Amino acid sequence: MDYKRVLTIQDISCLGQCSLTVALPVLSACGLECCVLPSAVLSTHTAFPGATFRDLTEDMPKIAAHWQQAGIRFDAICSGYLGSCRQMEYVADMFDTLAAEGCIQIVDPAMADHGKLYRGFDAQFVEAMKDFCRKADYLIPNITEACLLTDTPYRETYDRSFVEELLRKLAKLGPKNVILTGASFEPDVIGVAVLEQDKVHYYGHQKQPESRHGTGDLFAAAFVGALLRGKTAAEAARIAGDFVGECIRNTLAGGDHWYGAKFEPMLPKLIAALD
Ligand code: PXL
Repeated sequence: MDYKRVLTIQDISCLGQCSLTVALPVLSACGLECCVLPSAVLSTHTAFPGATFRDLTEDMPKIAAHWQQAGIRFDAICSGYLGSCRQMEYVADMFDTLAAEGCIQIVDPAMADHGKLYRGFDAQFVEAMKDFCRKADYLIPNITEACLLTDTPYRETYDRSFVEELLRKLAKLGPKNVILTGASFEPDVIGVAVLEQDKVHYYGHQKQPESRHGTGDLFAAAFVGALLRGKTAAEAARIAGDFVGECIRNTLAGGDHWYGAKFEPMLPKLIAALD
């Protein structure tokens, strides 16, 4: 098996099972060298009232410059939750300066869910994200983010043609492939719609009665892990979708755990799915 080096750029919420605290274990479990560039340190994710926020914007170009000087290059670079438009500009530069030959660039435009922007984001950030998405080989929005990025009014209920229309509109922003998560147009089914080389694939699985924070981050990490282990985008989306489904099922089976998904016991299943 090729040993690949991946860089993941997003915040570290010290508690909350999202962003770097899920990307690092998931990518490592997939057998990849996972390097991290934290964009900020928070005490928890922003669904907790009163989360502390230490901005690391100033450190980002310095860290990247050191790596560049040391000749470090990455086989994949993934961006997740970013705190400002300036951070997006720095990451766009890193896509150019830190890429190994054939580097895969993945953008999760983490900024919204359930029809609403996360606390701290505004329309200017959404506009900057539209431009940033152009750089992606794989763009991984959820339905809310897809609506924001394409100026489409958010809807709770919709049909398959709405999802396909969203995929086409997202492709016009410039990413090579689009992986749309949380697409649900049949009762009790939720899934992933993939636009890969102009073909649409849909993979649905059983909808769980509740959702959890950080599942978009879990999906993105598992998707990247599977992709770098040689799966196609459609296969990687299926593996990541199944993994997230298992994580939520495991969380809901185990009593009160509101702020994230208990993903750790499910890592062996993810590893098994990669063979
Ligand atoms: O899971 C996305 C995410 C990442 N990082 C922080 C967040 C959120 C979602 O709310 O608050 C800090």
